[in-house]
Amino acid sequence: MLKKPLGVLAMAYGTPKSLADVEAYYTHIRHGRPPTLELLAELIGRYEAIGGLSPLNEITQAQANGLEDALNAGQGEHTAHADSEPPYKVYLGMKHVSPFIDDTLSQMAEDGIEQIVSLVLAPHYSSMSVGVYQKTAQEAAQRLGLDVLPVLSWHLHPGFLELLAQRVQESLNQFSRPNDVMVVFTAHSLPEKILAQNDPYPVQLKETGEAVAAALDLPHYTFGWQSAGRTADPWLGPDILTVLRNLREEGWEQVLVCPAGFVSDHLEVLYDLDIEAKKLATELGIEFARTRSLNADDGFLQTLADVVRNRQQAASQEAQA
Ligand code: FEC
Repeated sequence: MLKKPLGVLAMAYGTPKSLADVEAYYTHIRHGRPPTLELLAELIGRYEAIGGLSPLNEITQAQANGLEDALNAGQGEHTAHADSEPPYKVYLGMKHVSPFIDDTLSQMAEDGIEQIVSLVLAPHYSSMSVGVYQKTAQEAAQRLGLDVLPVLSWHLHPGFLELLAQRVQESLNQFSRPNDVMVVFTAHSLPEKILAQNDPYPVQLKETGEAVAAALDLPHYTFGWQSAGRTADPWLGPDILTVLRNLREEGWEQVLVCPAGFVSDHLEVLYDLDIEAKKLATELGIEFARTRSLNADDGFLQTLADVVRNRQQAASQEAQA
């Protein structure tokens, strides 16, 4: 009998496919509570400001395709025989748009996939981010009788750190005085209540930033949060806009933002940083830039492939122990 490929469930946030879908998307993000007309108009306005829609779905698809190619590259003869399957098959499961995570797992079950590594396309673990994706996947897998090996975080993978370091360096080189730039590492904010639960998210962002700073021997760096939700809860701060104001007061004239918590160009990068934060920086007289997103760059796909293989190896070592 043919050996089935190892299934990789690549999970990502998702974005509406048209402006008409924004309301359903926003309602899904808000756990079924429709947004007010005002909130909806504001969100549509942000999509319009970045050109109408977010490129996130296309980039996520390219990442999934590229990850599959990277995993199967150099895996021998599977292409030589029409009846043999490649050793890895990557499926996409989205948090807030179709194909949803549980539907994708049903498809994997239908395709006869028996072993699955589940990987979120976000590097840092929080019970409110990666934890939600993985819980959704585990629950669906249990229902379907599938075995899923979750990757919880990959924020210190050497390939990821090296790519971020390269991007920080290339951006620093564009400033008029590269040695005089404050680098701000950011990630999506989360409700502050995660702190009471000892959630690793803030520490993991710090670990990523510190490792990149050490690799480059950065003289000046700090941390900030971005894209806090429009809810009444207090969110992790300081927000990037507050960071910019504080830095200006301290005399900084050049700021580079490295959104280390995100791997793609999407609304939170293209609007919150490239439009909103940049506008404030300009008003404050700060020279401002942000590092290029990883998107579907080859080095990033190799890194993700390595993360998947490491998880697979760890599981077989556990099984042998
Ligand atoms: O390009 C796009 O269209 C999608 C951009 C997008 C990404 C993203 C990533 C993360 N989020 C995280 C947490 C939350 C929490 C809430 C929340 C709300 C929103 C809203 C939009 C949105 N998020 Fe998002 N997020 C993106 C977009 N996010 C739009 C709704 C409007 C707003 O509040 O701005 C609050 C939910 C609630 O009301 O209960 C919490 C985290 C990430 C990074 C990890 C990941 O990618 O999953 C964490 C991309």
